[in-house]
Amino acid sequence: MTSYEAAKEKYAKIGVNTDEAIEKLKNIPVSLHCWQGDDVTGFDHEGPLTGGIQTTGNYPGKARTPEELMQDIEEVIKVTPGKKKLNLHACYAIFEPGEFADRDKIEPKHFAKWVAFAKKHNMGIDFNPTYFSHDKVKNGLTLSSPDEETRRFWVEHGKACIRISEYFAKETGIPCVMNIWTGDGFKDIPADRMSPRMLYKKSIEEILEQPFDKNLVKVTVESKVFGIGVESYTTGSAEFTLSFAAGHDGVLPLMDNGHYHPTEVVSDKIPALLCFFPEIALHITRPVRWDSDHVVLFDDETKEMAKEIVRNDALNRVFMALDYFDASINRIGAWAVGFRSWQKALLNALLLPNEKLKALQNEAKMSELMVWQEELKTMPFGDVWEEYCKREGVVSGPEWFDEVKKYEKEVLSKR
Ligand code: RNT
Ligand code: ZN
Repeated sequence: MTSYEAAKEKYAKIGVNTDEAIEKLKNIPVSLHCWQGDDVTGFDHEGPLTGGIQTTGNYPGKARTPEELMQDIEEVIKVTPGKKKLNLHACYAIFEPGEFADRDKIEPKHFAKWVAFAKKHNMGIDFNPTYFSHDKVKNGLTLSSPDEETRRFWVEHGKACIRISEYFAKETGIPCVMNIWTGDGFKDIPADRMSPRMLYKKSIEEILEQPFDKNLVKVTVESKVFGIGVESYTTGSAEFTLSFAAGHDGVLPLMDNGHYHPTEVVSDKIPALLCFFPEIALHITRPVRWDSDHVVLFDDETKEMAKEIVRNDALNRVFMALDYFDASINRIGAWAVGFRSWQKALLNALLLPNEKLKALQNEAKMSELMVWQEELKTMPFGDVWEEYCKREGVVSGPEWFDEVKKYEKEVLSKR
C-alpha cells in the first residue's frame, strides 16, 4: 500500500474522499500576480514605486522586460500545482519600440502579447488600473483629487482599463476581475475627510459609465487602512469600499488581508460578506505587523480563510488573487512558495469533514468540536498533498527548489 492509499483510507474513515478533493482543487482558478517578478515596477514608466506601497530588498535577477517576466512566470508555473489566472496591472502595457500611450490612452493592443501568453497557458486574465507610480498622482491623490484635470485623467484611465478588461474576457473566454485600488490619502490629519470620498465615489461612478458586459468584467473595489506616507487617512477605507460595492449593481468588494487592523481577520469577514454579496474578491497576502506583503505561507490565518471559502460552498463566489512582493529573496521562489501555500490551504480545507464539524457546533458539543478540530491537525495531509502534486506533474517536497536554483544559475544570474 502506498502512503497515499493509507492516507486515503484514514480520510475515508472520517467521511472525506481524497480523490474528490484533489479533482476539485485542480480546477479552482487562483490569480497569479505578475508584479512579484519585478517589484511592482511595470514597463510604462521610470521612477520609483509610489502610492503607499513599497518593496524592500535588492535580490539579483529581477525581470526587466516583458520577455523576462513571462519567462519567469513560466518558471513559477513549472513548480506549482493548480489552475492559474494571470493578474496584470495596467503599468505592464507592452509598447512597440518608440511607441508610448499614457495611462488614459492605453488600448487592448498594448496587451496583445499578454493575451497570447495567457492563451498559451490556458489562463484567464485579471486586471488592475495602476493609480500609482505616475507623475499625474497629484499631492498623493488620483480619483479623489480636488484638481479636476487630475481626477479626469484617472477616470479616463479607469475607463480604458474596463475596455481592456472586456477584451481580455472576450479573448480568453473567462471573465476578468478588474480591481480598483488607489493609495489616495493623507500623511497627516486632514481637515476634510468627506470631500475626497465624495470625489472618489463620483469618479468610480464615472468609470462605470463606460458600457461593458457585467458577466465579462467584474469590477471590484479594494479598501485599505493606511500606507507608507499615507498614515492618517485613506480615501478608500473599508466602510467606503464596502458601501460602494453594496450600493452599485455588479460591483464587488475586494478584501486584502493586509489592509485591516492587526487583530482583525479576513477569515471572519468572508462569511459576513457572503451573506450579502453574490460574489466577493480577495487579495491573499501575509501582513507581518503591518501591510508588509510578505510571501503567503501555510499558516493559521491562511488556512482559516480557505476554510471559510470551502465550507460555505463559496468556491464559485470568491475570486482569489495573490498579492505580495518580496524583493529580498529569489523572486521565483517567493512567488512559488506563496502559490503553493494557498494551494495547500485550499486542499487542507477540502479535506475537512465540514458537515460533521458543523453538526457538532449546532448540537453545542463544543468540547467534542475542539477535540475534532485538534485531532484533524495531525491527519496525513502531506501524503495527499504529495499525490496532488504528482498528478499535477510537479515536485511535492523541497526538491522543487532545485529547479529554481538551476534557473537562477542559468538565467537570473546573467541579468
Ligand atoms: C496595495 C494593494 C494593491 C497592490 C497591487 C499592486 O496595498 O494591496 O492591491 O498591492 O495593486
Ligand atoms: Zn491588494
